Amino acid sequence: MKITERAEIIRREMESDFFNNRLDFQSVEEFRVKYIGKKGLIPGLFREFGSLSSDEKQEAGKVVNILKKDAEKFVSELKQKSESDKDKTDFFDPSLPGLRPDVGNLHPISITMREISNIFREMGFVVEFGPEVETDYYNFQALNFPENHPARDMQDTFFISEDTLLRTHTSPIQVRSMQKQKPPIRILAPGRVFRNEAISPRSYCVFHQIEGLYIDEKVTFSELKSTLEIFAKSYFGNDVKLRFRPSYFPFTEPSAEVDITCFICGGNGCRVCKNTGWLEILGCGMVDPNVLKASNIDPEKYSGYAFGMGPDRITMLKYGIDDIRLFFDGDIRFLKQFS
Ligand code: 2NM
Repeated sequence: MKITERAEIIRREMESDFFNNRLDFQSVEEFRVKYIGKKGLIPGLFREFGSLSSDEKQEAGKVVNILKKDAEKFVSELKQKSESDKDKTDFFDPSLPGLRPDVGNLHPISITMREISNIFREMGFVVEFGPEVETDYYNFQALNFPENHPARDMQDTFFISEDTLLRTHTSPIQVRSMQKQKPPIRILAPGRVFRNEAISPRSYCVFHQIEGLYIDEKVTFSELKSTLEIFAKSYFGNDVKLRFRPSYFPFTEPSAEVDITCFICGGNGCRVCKNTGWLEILGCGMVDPNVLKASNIDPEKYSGYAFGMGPDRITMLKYGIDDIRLFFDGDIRFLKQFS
């Protein structure tokens, strides 16, 4: 193809590039480099002149020189336009797609807490809340913590003053309930709790609890077992099995820890359940008579059960999250995955 023909093709492309230029600094520079930069299309044409006869050189020279002049004109026009467009703020392009409004979503732990609460609400539990700043009385004394119990140490509890602290569990909500109302009491206490523990992928100084309490005449441990079984089956799946292991809590006697068959491997053993086939999901027991007495409930007439679980750990298991601190960083890239 003759150089003059190629010059014509380049001209058409150049005109199209000129009219479609985005008019920002980079686009203008790209245009310049493509057509008149050292290795650009037009200098490329000039370089081929060596192989032409002097007549051909003259003919092609005219055409390519005009093309070069026009390219320079375009570049300076683009530069001017991009400069003056910089401060054009009133420009409105009705053909642009609309901006999608940024809609928020529930925190993954809130999702878990609502799911768990709904299961217990169907069984007649009423959800109650309470203050995060508590007194020593509601957090410890009324719950049968001996004066020298290790959980009272400065190490585990954030004290605000001699007598006020950040609650270390949601049980104080239930103490307040027992003082306010007469049995039957059937409540669920979800919330944020605080402990001064060593921070790691598995534990953070802030976490969550959901505790349940049922007090009436003749409440038995077998009711506790069946209630927790109904919960575990409806939350983790109908084929999970439960295992109750004897344990100790200051506020319950007897006390137990509850494991379910691992819902990752179905009980065969995997990394998540450390090859045991079981996952510990909650603690429970019969409310200690001392706890009832402290809230003016007659332990001769009434009995009750209580249980508590950690929605943070359950959420980590459910979604395969390996660091609890992700819940508290507020990183939108993490949080919006749960919308
Ligand atoms: C647990 C385990 C066992 C519990 C006890 C009470 C109260 F206030 F009624 F005494 N609320 N929650 C309790 C019992 C909590 O968490 C692992």
